[in-house]
Amino acid sequence: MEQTFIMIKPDGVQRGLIGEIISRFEKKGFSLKGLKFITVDRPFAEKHYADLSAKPFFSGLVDYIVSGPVVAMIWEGKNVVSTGRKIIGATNPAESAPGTIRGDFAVEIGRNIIHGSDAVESARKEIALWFPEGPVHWQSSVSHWIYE
Ligand code: RTP
Repeated sequence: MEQTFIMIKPDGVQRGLIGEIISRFEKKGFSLKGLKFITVDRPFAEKHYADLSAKPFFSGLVDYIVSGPVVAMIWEGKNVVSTGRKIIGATNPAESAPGTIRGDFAVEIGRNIIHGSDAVESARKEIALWFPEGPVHWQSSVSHWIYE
């Protein structure tokens, strides 16, 4: 089953949105397979965002990610990478639809509350970086009510 990496960024934590965000993924029917509440250092944040290292906003982005604890999660389910991105909403909250996490709770691109992997391959890399120990193995007892 497909997995994605979701991170509640420091602003999402500070603003008390952890429960709201986890609730949206749970209510959709996805399964939580990894969860940690941690503060990362600059080298780690730079590794996570390595693909963006040439962007002018890179250093500000790293400052933001290391500024406080984040909630790192693995979520599992059918099409969870693309559906997770839809639940999160467009990168720039000015363009995120109402009903999405960024559309409902964020105003600015540099404080957009949450990260979600953009493809199955980047999800695999990000999960390996954040969860070298691997996911927690368990099967939801309601999965036969979610999948036919
Ligand atoms: P994320 O990786 O956080 O889920 O975001 P994304 O794929 O939707 O967007 P991406 O282009 O990968 O950018 C990563 C994060 O960098 C910040 N950003 N700031 N100031 C700016 O112009 C700017 N552009 C991007 C955002 O926090 C974005 O989520």
